[in-house]
Amino acid sequence: MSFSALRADPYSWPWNGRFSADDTALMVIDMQTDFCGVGGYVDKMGYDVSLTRAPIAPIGRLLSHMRARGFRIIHTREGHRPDLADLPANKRWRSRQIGAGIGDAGPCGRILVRGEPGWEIIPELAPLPGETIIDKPGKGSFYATDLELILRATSVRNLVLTGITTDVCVHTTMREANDRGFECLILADCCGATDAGNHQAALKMVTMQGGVFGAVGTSALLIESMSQAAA
Ligand code: C5J
Repeated sequence: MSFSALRADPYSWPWNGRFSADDTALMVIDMQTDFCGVGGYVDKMGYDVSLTRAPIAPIGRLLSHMRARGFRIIHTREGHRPDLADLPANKRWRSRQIGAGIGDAGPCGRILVRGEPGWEIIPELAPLPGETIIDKPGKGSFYATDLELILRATSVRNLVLTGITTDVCVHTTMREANDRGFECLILADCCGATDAGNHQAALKMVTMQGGVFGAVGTSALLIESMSQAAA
């Protein structure tokens, strides 16, 4: 079954009019305790985790709809090897400067280290068996991962982007995907940043130049489009 384009900003998405579970994947980016839980990396830096927790419920609803229709679901986790061999020295230095040293011990285990409690995806949005999980050492989901190989091998052309943070890992992934020719939709209510102004600014950037990185929508618009086809 295919679905008709939704009224996204600044164009109806996707550009070529229709999308389906065969050519579209939902990406849920870095919904880890370190980015939205008490005692995690973002909390240790002193930011308000209510901003990064805001998309949890909308993403949960969207997951139910897209899982039921057979869409590919791709979760990502930012994190480093326990020996920190993949942690650039300047990333470690910068995180220590702000009081949340990556690799250092924190209330949720070693910060942003693979296998630690803080690195885990939050239980509310836990991947189901069979869903794809991409472990990435950086902000973008394509850098130093097999994401592109998986998308090409499964004929995915469209990406629906959700997760945290809007201005960092979600935006970097959207830019990487757009440069590779993937058609991207970012959902405003399913993302969150450590600063409300940065969230809005990141969404606005997408809409410039006729949708320079893709389009901005909401989970309600996407669910409406999928529900109309079912009716
Ligand atoms: C950051 C992310 N902010 N997931 N990572 O370092 O946005």
